[in-house]
Amino acid sequence: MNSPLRIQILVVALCFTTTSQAQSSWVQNPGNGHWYTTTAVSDWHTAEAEARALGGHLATVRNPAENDWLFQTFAQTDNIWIGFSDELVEGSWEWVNGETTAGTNWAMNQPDNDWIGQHWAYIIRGSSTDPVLPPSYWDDAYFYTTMIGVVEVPRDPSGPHLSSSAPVAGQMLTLTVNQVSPGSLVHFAWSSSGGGPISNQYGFMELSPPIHLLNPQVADLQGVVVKTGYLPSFLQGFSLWIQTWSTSDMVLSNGIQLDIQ
Ligand SMILES: [Ca+2]
Repeated sequence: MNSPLRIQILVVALCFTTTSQAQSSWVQNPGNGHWYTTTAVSDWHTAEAEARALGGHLATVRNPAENDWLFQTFAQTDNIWIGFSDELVEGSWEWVNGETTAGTNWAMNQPDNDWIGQHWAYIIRGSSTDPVLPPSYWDDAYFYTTMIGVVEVPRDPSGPHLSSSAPVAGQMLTLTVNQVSPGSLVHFAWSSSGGGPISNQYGFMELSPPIHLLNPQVADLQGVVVKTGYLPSFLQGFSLWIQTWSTSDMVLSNGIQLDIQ
């Protein structure tokens, strides 16, 4: 007598599992090594906020090969937001991650800023049959337009991730590293200048020499390290760059820039 109920519960559980896996599945572009996933169907700003929460931005398209890969991978049946906007200055299109690129892939007569209100770019889906909006080209859309967005992060999203509390001189600073091996020794490096680039056996270092080390700290059983320290008041107005790694994982975290208030 309990069987139908059990089956129902099992089906619900399976559906839930499938959904959550779909939302957290990442794909690596073999062309540039970056990792990508999609957001929920949403407006551009909500999609970009979701991308930032995942440690990245809506995708940047640097060349025709990247456009083709994004189109083939994510846009066969859905239009997809990319991180391109002219909302700050009409007609001045910028990538939301700050990169500058040479080329664009607008459809003919786009961007048209239709009704004086289209400031956000998307890649047109493969199933489009609209002759003025052909597949794989770009169009600009409204702030209220909704579709999935493509998130791009430069590192393996399952790797160590460093974040920080707001850096204020004369106050405590909290650094948090997630996704390291439980019990591993996590090292912290800092520099007064960033941008690297230095490659070592752990990956791409985003700090520039001279590089200083803080005392390492052991990760807890959840693979998290929380390190606190005091920011002296004389550091107000200065910037620090910080990056971490653990001796077990042998891979660098993201680097962060702290502009001390
Ligand atoms: Ca348009």
